[in-house]
Amino acid sequence: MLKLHGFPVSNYYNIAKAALLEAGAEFEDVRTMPSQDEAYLAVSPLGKVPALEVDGTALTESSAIVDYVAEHLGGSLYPADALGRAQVRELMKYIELYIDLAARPCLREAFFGGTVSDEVKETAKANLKQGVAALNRRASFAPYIAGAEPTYADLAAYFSVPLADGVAKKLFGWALADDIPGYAGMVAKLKERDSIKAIEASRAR
Ligand SMILES: N[C@@H](CCC(=O)N[C@@H](CS)C(=O)NCC(=O)O)C(=O)O
Repeated sequence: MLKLHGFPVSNYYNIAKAALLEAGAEFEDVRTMPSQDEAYLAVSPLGKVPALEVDGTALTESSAIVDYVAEHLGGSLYPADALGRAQVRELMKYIELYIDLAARPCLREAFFGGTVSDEVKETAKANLKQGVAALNRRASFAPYIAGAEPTYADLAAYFSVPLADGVAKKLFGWALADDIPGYAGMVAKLKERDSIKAIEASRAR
């Protein structure tokens, strides 16, 4: 039995959930908030979401969960060839490391009523500019990020770019997603998929 832990606002949980839905997998969707409680640390050593329990064995890190789903549960959104798969993973890394993680130090001020220093903001803005430029050099958006077929990199972009876009708009007056040509078209295509429709419906509740 599969048990997915997370909550609907989490981009990483949604990436894992979309991968499971794309595979047509049956899983228990457990509403879990990040936590440093001993009981949850036994499932997720950093207390983060998502975590996927596979017959009692816990797995964390959305990219590891995606790989497990792709290899074992079917409905893979990876290309058939090794180079294509590596390129999709490369795009996912760009999105996670150089867009999502670049924006995260500013979440407190952008969304939670806190403040962060000007230095943190300047660093975040410079890192985001570089991350977006790098993604644009690699992404094809024809119409999907890695070409004609949807891949896990589209799921990553779909759920993670809006968070960075929110930070950039609020703190820098910068419509970050508009600087990724083809992103809006890809989003429109993904919204046609049952997995995304299901997640959007659950987020709206
Ligand atoms: N690299 C991890 C990131 C997971 C992550 O940062 N999750 C956030 C929610 S979107 C979280 O649990 N944050 C709580 C914390 O950092 O303590 C993944 O890909 O799963």
